[in-house]
Amino acid sequence: MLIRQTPRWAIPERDATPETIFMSRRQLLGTTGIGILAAGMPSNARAANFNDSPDVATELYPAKQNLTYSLDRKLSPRSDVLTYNNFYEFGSHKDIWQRAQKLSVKPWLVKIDGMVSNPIELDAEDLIRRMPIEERLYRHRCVEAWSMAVPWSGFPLRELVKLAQPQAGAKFLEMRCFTKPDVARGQRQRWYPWPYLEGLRLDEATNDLAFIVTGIYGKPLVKQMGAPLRLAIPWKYGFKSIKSIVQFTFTDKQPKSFWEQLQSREYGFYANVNPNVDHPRWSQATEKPLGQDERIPTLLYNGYAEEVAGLYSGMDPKTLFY
Ligand SMILES: Nc1nc2c(c(=O)[nH]1)N[C@H]1C(S)=C(S)[C@@H](COP(=O)(O)O)O[C@H]1N2
Ligand SMILES: [Mo]
Repeated sequence: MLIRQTPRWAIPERDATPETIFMSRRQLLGTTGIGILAAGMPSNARAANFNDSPDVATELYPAKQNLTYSLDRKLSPRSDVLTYNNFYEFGSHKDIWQRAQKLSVKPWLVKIDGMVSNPIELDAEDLIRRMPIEERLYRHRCVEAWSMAVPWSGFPLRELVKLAQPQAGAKFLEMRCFTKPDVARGQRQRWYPWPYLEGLRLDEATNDLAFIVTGIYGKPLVKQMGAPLRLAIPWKYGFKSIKSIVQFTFTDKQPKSFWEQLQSREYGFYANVNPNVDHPRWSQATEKPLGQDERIPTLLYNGYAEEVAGLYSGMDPKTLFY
């Protein structure tokens, strides 16, 4: 697998437009009329910046850090994190951050339905404002064997489960991303089973670590990373952490995820990180942190065994990883 040290598309941090200048330029565009002004401006001034975060519940950030969730590793360089992404809706490669800016996240209708006493439809911003937003430092380990450590902001998934009040028979939570082939050109590739879908067992969804991300680096979440709502399940391979969620459905049937539908031998339902169980096509023993030269050992449950190993006691280990 190929991992580029410095992605060719990444703007070095020192060249990124300082926030203040960028903001005033945007305000200028707003007041003077975008058409006239944009036409006369050099193309780099018109271009989006990978730091741009949408205006969703901005007053909640930066949120207070919850020190229970800190790390023994350095945070990954921000410019790598924000420009090296998996978001197949926008293309099957890593440099989608510019394309993702086309996604409009305000308004953003979220449905919570299925086997619940309190089905709800509400705007993501209203949902976010009802939730206890905090910052957590988490590891993220992609099944492709790259990894990162990032400061997410958001709320425990358990709070959303509480709001929905699942019925006794509900055993799983199924989550869906948007379908918008007009803005997300990857969705015109009809051989993929859109929309992107993921699922958790309900006891996984209510584990302390299961987190709905609404922000990053002390600001609302950037679009390329799954604004306005995305999951972070740090003990599982990254593909479980579904982006830009529009629907949460409580069900008694085990969901079949996007990747499982494509290739169940390689991407199973549990997908718990384990350095001792190789992917059918490569080793999972080590990983390549974004922005770092050396590989480092991968940890069982990505370093979260203490918190989550109990969820799987008595299960056949073979079923837990792929
Ligand atoms: N909707 C959606 N969610 C997604 C993906 C995707 O393609 N579409 N890719 C997944 C994979 S494989 C990984 S590793 C992470 C990547 O998150 P990042 O780009 O924010 O680092 O998002 C996950 N969530
Ligand atoms: Mo991934």
